[in-house]
Amino acid sequence: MTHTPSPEQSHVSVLGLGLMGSALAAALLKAGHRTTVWNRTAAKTGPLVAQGAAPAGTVGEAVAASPLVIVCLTTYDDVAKVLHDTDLTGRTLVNLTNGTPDQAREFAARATAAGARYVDGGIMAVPQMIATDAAYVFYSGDESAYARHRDTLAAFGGTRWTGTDPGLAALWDLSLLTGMYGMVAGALQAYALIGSAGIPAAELQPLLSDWLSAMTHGFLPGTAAAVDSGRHLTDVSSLAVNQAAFPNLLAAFRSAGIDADLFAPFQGLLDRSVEAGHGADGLSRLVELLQHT
Ligand code: FVH
Repeated sequence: MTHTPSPEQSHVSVLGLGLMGSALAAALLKAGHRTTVWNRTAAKTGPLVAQGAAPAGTVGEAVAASPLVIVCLTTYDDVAKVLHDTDLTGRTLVNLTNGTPDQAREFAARATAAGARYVDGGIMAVPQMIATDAAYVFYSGDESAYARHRDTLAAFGGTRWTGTDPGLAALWDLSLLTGMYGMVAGALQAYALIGSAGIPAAELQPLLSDWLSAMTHGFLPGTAAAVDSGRHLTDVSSLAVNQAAFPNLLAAFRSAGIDADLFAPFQGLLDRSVEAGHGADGLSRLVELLQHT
């Protein structure tokens, strides 16, 4: 089925042309949308104007140019400053700036008071992935505004609707980023440890990749099922055995002169769970402890 964009769908403004905003604007241009761009540092509009974008001299001009306005700045405070006193009547504002669920809800109220229909978003991609099959964006907020512009937003990659609470896209986004930062912290600590014996990180890397992949497939589904059912008994690796083994990691870090601060709190969680009588349970039990600190 072919889809001809309506004139409304085909005009988009992008506020913020950092690494991500530039990738978003380029994707819109590539998809054939008439794209107006604005950035605080005006020189960054150059490459996009060369690709066919129209530069706006002010935020007001950019907002007036299109019914769909995408904003992607460093923080929500920056977004609030940039849009302060801007009339957003009749505009759908899609905010793809990284933030918390509370920030998204608070800003949704402000944007709505300024006349906008507000959609919040969380981008699950780095700029180089935008407009590829690997990228997707979580959305939440004004559902009919989202539905109206969904085809246009598909220029960035997949679209995932999370609900009418504006904070939900940020919640999903931050949940995935939490998992990612946990993995990143572990990998950095592993490179530091292997490097303490003069072994290059590149030698550990293929083994680490395979190990993390095996752990991902082995650990995540069963743990999710245990968390949701509340049944934590394990025949894999008990909290008691983890509690006994984990000090070896901390001792090895300290002996090699490596900072153990990222990992030390995990020992505290293991200790508390065993003290509370959960020694025979699996690691999934720790979620309850994390939720009730
Ligand atoms: N880059 C990434 O991989 C991640 C992927 C997931 C989503 N994040 C979030 O996207 C937001 C923007 O990130 P970015 O990578 O584009 O960041 P920068 O390249 O540093 O560009 C920042 C833009 O924000 C403008 N800006 C900052 N403060 C202000 C302000 N007070 N007033 C007006 N504009 C402001 C900045 O303008 P300029 O410095 O060029 O003048 C850039 O356009 C972010 O939330 C990530 O967490 C990216």
